[in-house]
Amino acid sequence: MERLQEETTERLEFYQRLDGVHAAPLWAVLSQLVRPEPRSRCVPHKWDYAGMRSLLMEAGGLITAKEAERRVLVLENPGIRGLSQITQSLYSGLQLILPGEIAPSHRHAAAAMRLIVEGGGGYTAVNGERIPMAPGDFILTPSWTYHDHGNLGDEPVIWLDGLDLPIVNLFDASFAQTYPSGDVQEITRLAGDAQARYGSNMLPPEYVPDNKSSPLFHYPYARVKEALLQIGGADKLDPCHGIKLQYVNPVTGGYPMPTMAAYMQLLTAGFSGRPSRSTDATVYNVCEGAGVTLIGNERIEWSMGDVFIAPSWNTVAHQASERSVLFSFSDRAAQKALGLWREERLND
Ligand code: 1HN
Repeated sequence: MERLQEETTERLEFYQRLDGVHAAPLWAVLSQLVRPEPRSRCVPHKWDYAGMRSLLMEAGGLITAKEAERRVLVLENPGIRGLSQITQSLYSGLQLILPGEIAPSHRHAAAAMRLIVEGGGGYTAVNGERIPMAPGDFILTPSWTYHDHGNLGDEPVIWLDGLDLPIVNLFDASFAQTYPSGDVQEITRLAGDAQARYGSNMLPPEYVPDNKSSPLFHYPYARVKEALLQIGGADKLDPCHGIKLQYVNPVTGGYPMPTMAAYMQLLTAGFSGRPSRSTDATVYNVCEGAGVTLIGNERIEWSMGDVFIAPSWNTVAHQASERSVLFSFSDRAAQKALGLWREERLND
């Protein structure tokens, strides 16, 4: 598939006539279209938390959350600037909400995942319920659910957003609406309602979901960390991933959203992981600890709060200098649903 033809003047003249009727010769582009293996335009990159935090706080002085609708610094992959994408399929950004602010309620076709990085007193309202935010918490706002955010505390609240916007836009399937009656959605459920109904290893009898997302919106960090530590004390580490757990939709046991997968992994102090690669480009956030991840030919040094990206089919090898916890998300759910996902462990 890597053939390149010698072009003659006769052929070039022919291509020009094709161009005039909105057609093109496949043989000139075939090797670009069909690659023997993934070769992403995206590159490995790290966004340093201290630097991004200070820019976010600066944004906090320039525009309110309400005026901005969402006060977010979009993380753009350096290989595909200008597209608001961190990978070919995913959007990601760091969002700030200051004490007393609200981010008005809206809904859209794109689904969102959030990982809280800093601050107490924040909440997201979804489906008539307010979900409190604490650092390390994983929060979902499924496709076409009204959601708004607020900060009832006295410190800035910052989180990492991950949305499947490029997938929705790939299909030209974007819809969006603002909440019809005011900035803040009506609260119709007690705090903890979804957790009680769907997050206690129980479900309402004969429960039939009305959409493809997890009915559980909140996966508190405290529980996830306790689980990782428990397993870490008993089990052998995975040579590539340490101790890694996958967030699930409790109704299906599958991914929490139809397009996106998310994970939390514990790396013990001194862990030196073997390389692996997969077709899902992965966005990481450092919840705790410090270390280095080798991604392709890049060496990414990370510490708490940093965000970094491993492009599709780049080898990834994590090393932790202290006990570390890494959150990550990717489009693995979409790729597996479409039968495209592949993984390879190297020198296992
Ligand atoms: C959105 O609704 C949020 O709800 C964050 O916090 C980022 C980026 C693009 C489109 C919608 C949010 C977003 C977004």
